[in-house]
Amino acid sequence: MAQANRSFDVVIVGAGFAGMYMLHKLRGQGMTAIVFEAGGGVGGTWFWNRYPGARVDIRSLEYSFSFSEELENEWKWSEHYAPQPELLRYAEHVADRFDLKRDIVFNTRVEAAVFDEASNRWSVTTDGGDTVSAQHVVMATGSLSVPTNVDFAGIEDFGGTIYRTSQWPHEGVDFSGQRVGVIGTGSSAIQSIPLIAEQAAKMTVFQRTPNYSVPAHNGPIAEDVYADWTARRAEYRLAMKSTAGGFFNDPSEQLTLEAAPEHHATEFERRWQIGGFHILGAYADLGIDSEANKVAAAFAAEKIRSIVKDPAVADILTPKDYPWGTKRLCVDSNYYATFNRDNVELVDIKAAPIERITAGGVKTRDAEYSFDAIVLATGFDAMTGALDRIAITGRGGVRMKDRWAEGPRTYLGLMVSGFPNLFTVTGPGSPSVLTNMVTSIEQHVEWIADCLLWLRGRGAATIEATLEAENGWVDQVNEIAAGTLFPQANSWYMGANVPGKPRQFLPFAGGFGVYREICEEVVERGYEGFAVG
Ligand code: N01
Repeated sequence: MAQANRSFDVVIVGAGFAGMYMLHKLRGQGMTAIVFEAGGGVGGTWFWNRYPGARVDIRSLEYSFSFSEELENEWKWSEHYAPQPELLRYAEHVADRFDLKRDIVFNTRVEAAVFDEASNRWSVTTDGGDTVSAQHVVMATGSLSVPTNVDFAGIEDFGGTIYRTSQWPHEGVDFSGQRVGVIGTGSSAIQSIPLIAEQAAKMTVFQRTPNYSVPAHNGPIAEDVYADWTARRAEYRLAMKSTAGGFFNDPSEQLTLEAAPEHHATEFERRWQIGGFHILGAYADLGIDSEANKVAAAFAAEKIRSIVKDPAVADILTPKDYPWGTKRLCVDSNYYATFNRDNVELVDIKAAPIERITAGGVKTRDAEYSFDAIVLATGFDAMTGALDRIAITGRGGVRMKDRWAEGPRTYLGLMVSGFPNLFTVTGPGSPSVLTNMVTSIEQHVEWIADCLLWLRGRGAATIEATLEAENGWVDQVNEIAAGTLFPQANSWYMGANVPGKPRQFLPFAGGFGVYREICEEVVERGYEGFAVG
């Protein structure tokens, strides 16, 4: 590290979209900052998740930075939903364009951050043995950056190769002629299965819980769409800030059961044909009213039956035990149709669980399967995983992991009481993963940057969430979640995919636009709920 043992205004952890923009923003304010990044390059999610078919599920025109007019003018997306290599090129372009890499230390993992109450400064230690001092720390560690450690018995015995979607080899993988087993049917699997199936001699998909998926209808962005976006971009970008998800999906205000069945059929079909998350906006109450939700679930089930030729396979692919949209909806290209291929087999491991991985493949309760390769698409320790893995110690020697033993507690998803001057970008308790992450990242980065300027203007040494404000916010986040159907699913939103993780709905479900206004009001009231020292 060129800048070893130095002192900074801010240490930023992570060089994904959040860390990069944070660095750029702070530099513009004349602040010194250094970024530590575990990976060998920028891009975060898009650096690691290189599995076949990886692409964004929010339209690229919207899933991109809006803070620089020049950047917007010089970058052109090729497809509605850009593939991972293009997103990584974009991240690289941003890093180069704003000359960010000179302040990013790659291949370096932050292991500890300790707040010193005497000096009001953080001491940040890396796995390279360096310790730097900073007034502030910004955790730009990502919401889905730590893979779950799924420990199948016998995994070390497997004679073939095991791949994880979230740690895919940079050189790619050629599955031609191979027998491939895929474990998991979340977004990562749903994107990769159709492409692996095209290569593999035989593919077996092990599904524990079926997911709802909608087609992306991806393709090149038509010139007239681009021209309109460019001409009206400022207006669109502004409007995005008031949406529930930080992206456009034409939300209807109509209640489901107030519409006729014929309306349901045409409205869901219209939105299915548009593709992506448009379908979430079909009616206003799909996420809060069980009876309304059943209408969407029935439409989805009918779609699966109409695409998948074998009724038994269609039945296994149809979710039955949680409301539609309460696990993250997947956006796919050809997922269900892939199960019509002769070389693809679906195994229901809820009915017959995996017992172990063997030297030759996978053994379930009912059968044994032979593979050359196994792909684990088994998910992430979402929203808290990366923070839990850093030894963050605040006032009184308290570890954040211990403070969060019963589930994360934050004020606005931005700060934690007892941990002064430490910010979490898109942290638990903020809209985060329910939104267009780039929109949420920009909002948080700008809020934090403004806050640091304000502190500097007052000559203040510290800012921290009060316990009272934090308790009030946690209650509000929980209350909003309880009014939705989300808690009825065993999802990663609920922490339910990690054994032993407290069951708590992690993001703020009140909508991005509402949340942004709350954050602005907090500032207008002189950083209400924060203690400044
Ligand atoms: O992970 P997941 P993911 N035995 O947790 C199964 C974002 N993302 O990486 O549901 C057997 O959704 C598990 O089964 P179950 C997006 O936000 C976005 O796919 O727990 N199976 C599930 O089927 C997404 O939601 C894109 O019963 C086991 C699967 O593994 C989030 O990342 C693309 C198991 C994990 O699915 C996570 O998606 C990719 C076990 N022991 C990801 N443990 C875009 O489109 C787990 N499973 C932009």
